[in-house]
Amino acid sequence: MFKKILIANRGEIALRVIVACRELGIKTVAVYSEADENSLHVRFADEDVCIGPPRSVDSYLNVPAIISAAEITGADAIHPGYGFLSESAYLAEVCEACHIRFIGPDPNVIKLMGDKARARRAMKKAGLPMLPGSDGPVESEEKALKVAKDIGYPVIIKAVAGGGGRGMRVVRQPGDLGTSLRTATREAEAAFGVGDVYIEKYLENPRHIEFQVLGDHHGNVVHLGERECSIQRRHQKLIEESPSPALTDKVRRKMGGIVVDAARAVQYTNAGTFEFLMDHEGKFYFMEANTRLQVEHPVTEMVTGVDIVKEQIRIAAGERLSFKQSEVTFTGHSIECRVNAEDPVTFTPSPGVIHAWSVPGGPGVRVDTFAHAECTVSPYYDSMIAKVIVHGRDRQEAIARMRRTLEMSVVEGIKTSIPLHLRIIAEPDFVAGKLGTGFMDRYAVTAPATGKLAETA
Ligand code: MV4
Repeated sequence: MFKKILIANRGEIALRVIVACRELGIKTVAVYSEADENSLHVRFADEDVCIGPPRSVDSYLNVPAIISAAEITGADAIHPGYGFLSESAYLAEVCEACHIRFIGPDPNVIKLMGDKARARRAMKKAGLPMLPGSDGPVESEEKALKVAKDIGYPVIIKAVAGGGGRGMRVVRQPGDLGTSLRTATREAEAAFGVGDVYIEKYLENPRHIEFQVLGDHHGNVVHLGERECSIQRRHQKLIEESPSPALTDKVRRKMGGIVVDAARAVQYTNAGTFEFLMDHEGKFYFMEANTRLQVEHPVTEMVTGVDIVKEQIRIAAGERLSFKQSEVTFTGHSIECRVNAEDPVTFTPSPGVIHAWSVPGGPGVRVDTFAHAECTVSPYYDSMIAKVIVHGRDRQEAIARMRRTLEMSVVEGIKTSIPLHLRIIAEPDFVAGKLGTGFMDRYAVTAPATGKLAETA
């Protein structure tokens, strides 16, 4: 087992990794930017190293600074958390060259999944259900028109290097394909430095359902069920839950088995998430695979009792998975609300000092956060300040528990998304489990003539 792990991240996820290390008896090294000097992840790590100025590119994305910090402190491994360098095959390769273990999949698997068109081909070959689409990037407008005609409109153009919704265009008629192709290519080139795009059949208002897997270095792969992540806005998830209200035990077992086989086919190791779209008939289609720990991993931990971060660390250290698929059980229902420092109506960021902070505990409540009274929410980073996670015997109890927890939370000094979360979980469609990626369209924000933002509907 490792003696010392460097955490190449900040905020709640840096604290989450410190929690796992402490329980495993592993020393920790925090890295921090000048904006995070007084953060809890720095306070609770055994050692800390300042890696640069506030801007992420100068600190949390600075590979030489992070590797130097690991070498100076003698860390044997690096946990990248999520975001920042978590899906950087480059960091994983540099770690390998420096004899520091990267806690994540092999660099070649990170690269494979990072190229969405390659991932699509590999996962199709490995047996995952796919939407009809182009076999790889489309090279010309003529080829694009041919593919779109074959699969039928509407279609969606996606960036090969994309993910998170950037460089995507929905096309509803052949006359719009050329313009959309050029726009998507230009956007992809600007955002990722790679302009390649591919085409898929477009699904209206699908569910986003993802499966969690863990694979060790001895050929063992298990799944930990699914998470429903359909409640999102501008590709930022707001609420996640496990299990999905749309899955039966039978479908979970079948899909879980298919995902495990696909992960095994690419010798997937460590933690991974396989994302699917589900249509109105309940059919699944592979979308992409994420080679990192995800923000929403706690809902899976709550229903399975598996500590995903500890498993990641054990796997990276070469240990075998401590349980078999037949030992994975799913109990009750878990929901997570991502509390953001933002206006709950206009969604504009609301950084600043939190003067009062109190989030209740009680049965079935978990709060993953870096926040505390008099802490600063920096404008330099993501606006998520806390994850409120609840567990109940069933979905109804979980919703009631979420409501009372949010209602009894006190956050003063900044605006938060808590009022929005309370509205969402009270919506009849949410309570009925009628979810889709279009759910948040009813909360669209428009700017009327006054210039002041107002809500529609
Ligand atoms: C789609 C789709 C419908 N049909 N692909 C959005 C993020 C990117 N990873 C893929 N996305 C989508 N791909 C096809 N063929 C709808 C979306 C989509 C979406 C997916 C998951 C969660 C939220 C979403 C919001 C809008 C669109």
